[in-house]
Amino acid sequence: MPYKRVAPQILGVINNSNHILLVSHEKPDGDTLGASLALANFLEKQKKAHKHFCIDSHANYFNYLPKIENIINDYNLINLTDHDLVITIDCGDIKRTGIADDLIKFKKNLTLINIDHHASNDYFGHYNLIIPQASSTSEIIYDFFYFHDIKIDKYIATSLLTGILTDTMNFTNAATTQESLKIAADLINNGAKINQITDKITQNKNLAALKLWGELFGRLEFNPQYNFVYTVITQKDLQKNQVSTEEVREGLANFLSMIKDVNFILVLTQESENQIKGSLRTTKDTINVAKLAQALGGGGHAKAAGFVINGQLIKATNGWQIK
Ligand SMILES: [Mn+2]
Repeated sequence: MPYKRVAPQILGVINNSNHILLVSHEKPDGDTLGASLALANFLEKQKKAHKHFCIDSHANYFNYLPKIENIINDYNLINLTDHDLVITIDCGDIKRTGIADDLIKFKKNLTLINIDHHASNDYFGHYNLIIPQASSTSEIIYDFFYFHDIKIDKYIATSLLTGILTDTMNFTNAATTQESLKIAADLINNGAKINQITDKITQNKNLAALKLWGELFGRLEFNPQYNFVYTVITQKDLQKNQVSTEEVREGLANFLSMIKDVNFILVLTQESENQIKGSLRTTKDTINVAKLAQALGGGGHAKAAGFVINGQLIKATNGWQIK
């Protein structure tokens, strides 16, 4: 276990850096936000100059997260060469930073730390704290603080519990472990309000998105050959219902995981004219959807993964096809 070697090295690099940039992944979820905001809180207490960047804006319901208003979404406001350390958080792949080209270009002039729990992570940093057994990157940050005896205040606790709750689907999916529950208990003990957080992260669907869910349920298809169920979200759906892709897709594949006796769930979204995103979920112990996602150029976790392919979703007589 390289943890005892890598974790102190990372703290050493942080202590020796003067201009730190935290990077959350594109289309940010509760884990990348919670884990990075906990780190930001720590850096602030250390009086370390830092900025926090995410290429996409976050959903409004995350506004309760302490210091979330400090996240910069406009890359024009960031100059990578001003920073001596970049820490990517919850990015399974450098592309998920949204600024991969620049990170690769300037990698020789700065230190890159990669903190993540995706099994498919390819160790793109100079330092890599990758723990695939962790429920979430927030759990890794908790361990990092615990290991170094760094105090977890109620703000850090709220951020980290958000990440654990979102990545474990409120302690219901396979990422849930004895460890994640113990850590959650300690975070609650340190001031995180679990019921307030679950309210924010689960009761956030708008009516238009839910009505569209109804249509998407109506077009669920069963594939008997590979024993899976899928549905599709078209551009027309989004325009007609005046909702964003995120508003609709958020939670959909997870919700569909309640279908019994199938190997996996697939949600296909027409992201743009010629690009389709696939979200895969399974609750079966014997199925690893990350492998399927990887075969299609994507990645993720054994139980939740995704990919992007070129093509168009076309309605055929026996279901949907990708052309
Ligand atoms: Mn995560």
